[in-house]
This record gives sequence, structure tokens and C-alpha cells, in this order.
Amino acid sequence: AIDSIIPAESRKLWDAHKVKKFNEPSEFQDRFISHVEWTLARSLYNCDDLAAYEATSNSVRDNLVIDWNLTQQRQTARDKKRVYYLSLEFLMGRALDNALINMQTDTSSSGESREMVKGAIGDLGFKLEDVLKQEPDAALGNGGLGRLAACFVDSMATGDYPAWGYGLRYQYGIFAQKIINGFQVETPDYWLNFPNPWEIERSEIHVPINFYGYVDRSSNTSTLTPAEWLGGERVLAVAYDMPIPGFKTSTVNNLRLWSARPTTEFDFAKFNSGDYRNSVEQQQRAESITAVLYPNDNFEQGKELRLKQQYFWCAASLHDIVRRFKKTRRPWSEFPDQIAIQLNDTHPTLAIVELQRILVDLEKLDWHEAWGIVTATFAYTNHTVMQEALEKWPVGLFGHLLPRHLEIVFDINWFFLKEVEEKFPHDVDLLSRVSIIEESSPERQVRMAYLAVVGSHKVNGVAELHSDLIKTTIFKDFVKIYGVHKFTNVTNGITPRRWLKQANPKLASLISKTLNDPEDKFLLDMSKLTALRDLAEDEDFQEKWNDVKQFNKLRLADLIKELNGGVDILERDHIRNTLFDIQVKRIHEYKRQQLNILGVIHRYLSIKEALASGVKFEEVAKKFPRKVSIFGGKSAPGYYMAKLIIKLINSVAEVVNNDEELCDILKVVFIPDYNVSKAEIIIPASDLSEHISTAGTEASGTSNMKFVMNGGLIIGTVDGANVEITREIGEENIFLFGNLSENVEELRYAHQYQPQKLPQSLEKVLNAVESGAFSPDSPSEFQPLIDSIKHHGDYYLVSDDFDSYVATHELVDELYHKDKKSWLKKSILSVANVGFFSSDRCIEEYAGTIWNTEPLKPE
Ligand code: IMP
Ligand code: B1N
Repeated sequence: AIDSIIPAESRKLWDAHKVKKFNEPSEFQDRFISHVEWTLARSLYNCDDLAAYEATSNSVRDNLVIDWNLTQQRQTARDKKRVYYLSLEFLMGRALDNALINMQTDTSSSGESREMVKGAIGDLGFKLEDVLKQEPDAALGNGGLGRLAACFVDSMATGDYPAWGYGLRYQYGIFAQKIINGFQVETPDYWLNFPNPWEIERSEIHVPINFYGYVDRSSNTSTLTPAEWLGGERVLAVAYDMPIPGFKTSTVNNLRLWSARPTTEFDFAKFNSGDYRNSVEQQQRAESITAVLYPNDNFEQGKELRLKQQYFWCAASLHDIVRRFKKTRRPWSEFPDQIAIQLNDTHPTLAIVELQRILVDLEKLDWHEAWGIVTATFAYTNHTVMQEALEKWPVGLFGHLLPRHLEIVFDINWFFLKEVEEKFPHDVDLLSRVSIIEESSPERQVRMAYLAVVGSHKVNGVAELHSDLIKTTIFKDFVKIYGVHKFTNVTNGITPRRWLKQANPKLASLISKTLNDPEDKFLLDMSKLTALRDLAEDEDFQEKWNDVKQFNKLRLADLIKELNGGVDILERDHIRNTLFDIQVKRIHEYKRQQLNILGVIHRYLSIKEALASGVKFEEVAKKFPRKVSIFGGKSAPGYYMAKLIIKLINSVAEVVNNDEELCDILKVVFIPDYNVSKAEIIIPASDLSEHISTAGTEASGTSNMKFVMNGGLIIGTVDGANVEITREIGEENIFLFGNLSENVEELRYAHQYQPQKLPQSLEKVLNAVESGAFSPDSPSEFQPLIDSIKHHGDYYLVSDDFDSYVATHELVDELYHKDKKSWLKKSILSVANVGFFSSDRCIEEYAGTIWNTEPLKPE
């Protein structure tokens, strides 16, 4: 039973006044109007779309909070094993539409609550679509890693797992991207300008967090015995909770985000010095810890504030987890039976050290007993093998900020190396290779990935190819030490609630009708989609399928027009015959947007050449049928090459889109400020999407799955989850090209020793760029990009893959324009076989093979 401070005789009264969910339109309207009047202090006379959004969200939140409370009470009472998912990024996007889809009311089955609210709000004079658009994205992440965490919390709630997410409540999410004169310009995303109905501030939950200071060991000198960490700076971590509703269940889980605040402790020294202004300033600095998300994807800068964020978040989360565990009065030995903590990349690795510190210094457990508990609790997910993304912290910086933690890291390392030495005597080289402390100059560094491996019981990659790669590259020695079974794979997935039902209501509705599944149960069991296989060649069905795609392409054309200041780039009449070719993701050399745009230039030059040589336009148009190349994505603010790629795309767009000779058979569009809510419009509109990373560099990719789930075909390299997508949907339904990951090393090596031999096709393209065809005022503008291919070893193998890329696009054109039926068949079969990529499947795998947890279903 749960302790309560309310005396038994008063409880009856509480029951009598129990709050109730709204179930019907009129009950919703009551609630809505109460919020307009009481929460917003407005009225019918000044309730605009924004106020309607706030009132609707507050009403829906009221319903969620009831189930949130019940879920938390159930989880506490039943006291089963809980999962904590630690991620520095949660790229949630908008919450209202998703809540309407997932929310349970007492009378209607879920899915219908959205329709109910739509009607109810319509009667009050509002259009749901307009109201939904008022919500700013919660953009607390960079890209795939952060969005994965968001899909996972959705699936954990849907699967009724007792599972919480822990993260940071940044005041500024990822910057908003503006394109000015073709260049990316970053503007701050101050997303909390309006009250955020989706967060519940818990001012009463505040955890003191310390930094700096020194270690006091009074008499004993061994670092292994308990020590006291003293002095230094202190700030408070305040909890903000976001309800995470499951689909077709009343389970509502929690996402707890921490925000930094000054302490109100009385500091006698500061007071006495009489420097009041200075002490206020020092206090204000506390808030800077959670002020801003670091805008890097697959890159670590090694800044002190970042390490501070990481410790602040790990310490607050662990304090909370340990406090909850202690309430059960179980012995420490049961900690790993009750708690699983998943580390989303190495960013939360300090949690391992912090738990060891709590157990040894504060709870006075023996070092080895403590370490057994720690390693049985944690598991680590690796998301990248790229060197520049692997976290390393200079020992000096680490020890200054966290003196006691550094000692503990050294001790962990000492025991680990002793174990290695016993297993592989006299292999000094091995010892230095696997040491958590890298003996680098000018300074030693803490290798966080190694610390995460040593401190966890399982390590997983995020797609089969990637999980194989980590075993043969970055963690090769650790496979030798721990055995291969410590390393496993959980291929990524995505939530079909957001990425099918919410993003593509037309397709979801066609599917639910076709499967005779009015309650959308297929969104819980995506294997039901296989029934679509039988319809892949059915002409009536193909036509309906195509109509949905057409609708979504028009919807995207509207967005592009709106973003282009109301000026149309795409002619409406031709959209049905225009291939929408889309690449949206963070801009990165390894993702190879440069390959894509160089391919576009190749197409442009070929068209121009044919026309110049006197070939009739109709003939040219047959060879190069209508196509629009759509790009979107942010570059890290300090990533020079990525920014230059954005500029090149925009410069090419400028030339191509204004070349009247082309009569619109080729267009190029860069959509500014790609984010989750834009992705929901862009992804369903694709005929073809590009996932063309250099083989071996993209750990998984998740947008590839989103496009397939929405009936788009893929052109891609044999990389990341593309491999398993091919296996699931069939190799005849995907356009693969390029070199394989096992050849990458050899190709790179060859580039270093012989001058680059460029294929003629690419030579031509690069010459055009160098001649200033796209930058007449400064022909050398794109020289660094060209040089990286021609003269600096072409690390990403653009030249090696170029011809096969261009040839594969020719196959795409041919099929799309000459054999629409085959195209539609492939599209239908893709969706029919995409079920494996539901994040519900991922969570089941994590629960079964890593967490050892079970669902806790509502009665
Ligand atoms: P991808 O596999 O690299 O394309 O990224 C995975 C997912 O992260 C995408 O499908 C988007 O939902 C999200 N994403 C990627 N880049 C961005 C971005 O710049 N802003 C917001 N969301 C992004
Ligand atoms: O994680 C995604 C994968 O689908 C992508 O392939 C992978 O690139 C992405 C440091 C990262 N790996 N590493 C990061 C992000 C921020 C940062 O500061 C690294 N992101 C990925 C989900 O598994």
C-alpha cells in the first residue's frame, strides 16, 4: 500500500469529490470554457487560436493527469522493476495532436477522442488544424538520437512498461534556421515564451547539486574507502514533468526534465563581504546550466559547460531514483532487480560514477559490492563509430569540476586493468589500448565510451551492421576481454502513432478501411499490414493509394509556397507527374548531401547539353522527366563544410529554378528550419528519399523507416538500417548503390597514395562549379568543397560512388515515369512489410534481452 498523509476518515470525502475525465463533447466544452475563463482569464470576446490551443491543451492535460496519477500509484503499489531512460535529448515535437490520438476516454475507444474534440471545438468556432499549429515544437534535441528517445517513451507507455525518461529542460532548444542569401543563419529558439501546458512544474522536488570543491579523507589515504566531497558551488535541480500517454491504454508515463535554479541557502561569507551585487550575479549563473542545448550532431566539442550539464542531470536523476528505491526499504542488493538504467549514448556515463559514489561514500557499501550493483543496473547504447563523436574529457577539467568522481574513475580503471592483466598477462599494449584513461598529449583524457562499456552489463548498437561494426572496431578489445555476449543489437524503430497516423491521416484511414480495422489496432500490431500484400497489384487500390500520395504532395507544395513568401515554386498541374525526391536530415559530410546536389548538377548539365546540341525539348523531357529535389536540415553552427553545402544547394536552386529553358522539368528546393512538425508534412509527400551515407558511417538512420512507412521508395547505400529495410521489404523494392563498408578503408587508403582519379561525369560537374556557374560573383566560393574531393583524399568517397549513384537515379526515373504500376506496387509492398520497424518491437527487445522487465497493465 502507498503511504498517505490524509487521515482515513477524510478519505471518503476525497472519494466523493473525485475528479473526472471529460468523455463527451459537452463535457469537453465545459472544461475548455473553464480554462478560457479561469486559467487564461479570457473570455469569448478575446479567445483567439492561441488561447484555444492553450485551453484545449489544458483540458486534455486534465484527462492525462488523472491517468498519470493512477499509473504512478499503480507502479508504486505493485513495486515491479522500473526502467529509467537517460537521454540528454528528447526531440518531442508537438504534444497536442499526439495526445488526442493516444488519449483514452472512458466511453470512447482511443483514436475517437481526436474526432470528438475536433467536433466539439468546431462547434465552439475553431478549426482543430489551425489550433494545433499554434503549438511550438519541443525541440530539445538535434536529430535522430533525440527523436529516437521520443519514439521510445511513446512505445514504453504504449507497452505499459513502468518506465520514465530523464532529461534536461533547456530554455533554448535547437536553434531556428533562417536562410539569408543562401546561407544558414541561426536564431535562438526561446520556446517557453507562452505558458507550456505540457509541463508540470514540481517546485517541491528540488535536488541540491554540487560542483568543484575538494575531497576530504581526514585520516585514511586509500581512495577506495569512503570520502567526503566538500565545498564548491551548489545549484538546485528542479523537476518538470511531461505526461507521456500510451496508445489504447490508460497508462500515462512520465518524462522528467531538470531545470537549474540558484539555491536560497544563506551564504554567510558572501553576505559578510558586503558585495550584494556580485552575489546576485553568481546566483544567476546557476541558470546557465540548463539554458541551451548543444547544437552538435555526431560531434563533441569538450566544453566545460557540457560536462556540467551532464553531471547536473545525472546527479539529479540518480538522487531521484535512489530516493524512490529507498522508500521500498529493500536491501541494496535488490537494487538491480528493481531498476534498469539505459544510457542513451555516453552522455549520461557519469551516472555510473555517481551511483558508485552514492553507494561507497554515502551508503558505506564495500567497493566491490557497490560495483556489482552498479554494473548490473546499467546498460549502454552506442550510436556512432565516428571518432569526432566519441566523448573524451581532459583529466584536468574533469578533476577540477568533479574531484571525487575523478578518483572513482581512476579506481574503476585500476580494478578493470588488474582484471585484464590477470586474463592476458604481460600484454602491456592491450592494457594501454583499453585503459579508461588515454595517455595522450598535451593531456590525459577520460574515454567515456570505455567507461560506459566497463560500467554496464550490456552494450548495444542500433542496427545489425552497426552492432557488428562496433565489435570489430571501437570495442574490439572489449569483446576479447568480456566475451561476445556482452555486445548485442537492437535495431532502431519509430512510433507508428506519430509517423503514420498523425503525419499521414489519409494513409492511416485508407489502411484501417482496407484492413477492416476501424479502431486502428494495426498501429499496435504492425504485422497486420502484411494483409496489404495481396492488394499490391490491385488497380483500384493502387489508384486510391496514389490519390493519398497526391494529396500529401499538394500539402507539401502548400508548405513550400508558404515558406517562399506565398510564391509558388511548383506548378500545381504537374505535381502528379513530378517525382518528389527528398533528403531531410542534419547536414553532415558523412550523410553526403554534397553527393545529392552534385548529382542534381549533373542532371542539369545533361539537360542543358542536350538542348544545346539541338535535341528537341520533348525528347529531352522524356529522358529527364519532371523532378523536384527537396533538401532540408540544419548544420551545426560551427561546421564550415556543412554550411558550405547548404549554400551550394541554395545557389544551385537559384540558377536551376530561374532557367526558363528548362520549362520546370527540374526544380531544387531547400526547406528552411527542418524540424519534427515539418517532417510530419514532408515525409508523407515523398516518392523517393535519399539515405546515401558513406557505407559504415550512419549507425542506423530512422527517417529511412519513416519514409518507407509512408509509402516512399528509397535510394540508399548499404549502410545502417537500410540493410534490414532491404531484407524486410525485398531488394526489388529499394534502390541500392555504392561501395560496401568492408571496402571503405581500402578505398580511403588508396586515395592517400595516388592522385584522385575522378570519373568523367564528376569531373564535368566539378569544373562547372569551379567555373562559377553557380556563383558568378565569386567563382572560388565552393573551392573548399571541391578540394576535399579532389585534393584532400575524398574521405567520404563521393568520387567512388558517383557513377553508380547517377546510374541508379536513371533506373528510378525510368520506373517512375514509364511503369507507374510497378512503382505503386513497390510502394504498397514497402508499407506492407515495414512492421518490424515499429519502436514497440524495439522496446520489447530491450525489455526482454537487456532490462529484464515486464509490462504492468492497468486493470
Ligand atoms: P535521420 O535518420 O538522420 O534522418 O534523422 C532521424 C529523425 O530525426 C528524422 O526523421 C527527424 O524526425 C529527426 N530530425 C533529424 N534532423 C532534424 C532536425 O534538424 N530537426 C528536427 N528533427 C530532426
Ligand atoms: O543516432 C541515431 C541513428 O539513427 C543515427 O544513425 C546516428 O547518427 C544518431 C553526439 C550524436 N549518433 N550519435 C549522435 C548526437 C549528439 C551528440 O552530441 C552524438 N547521433 C547519432 C539513433 O540511433
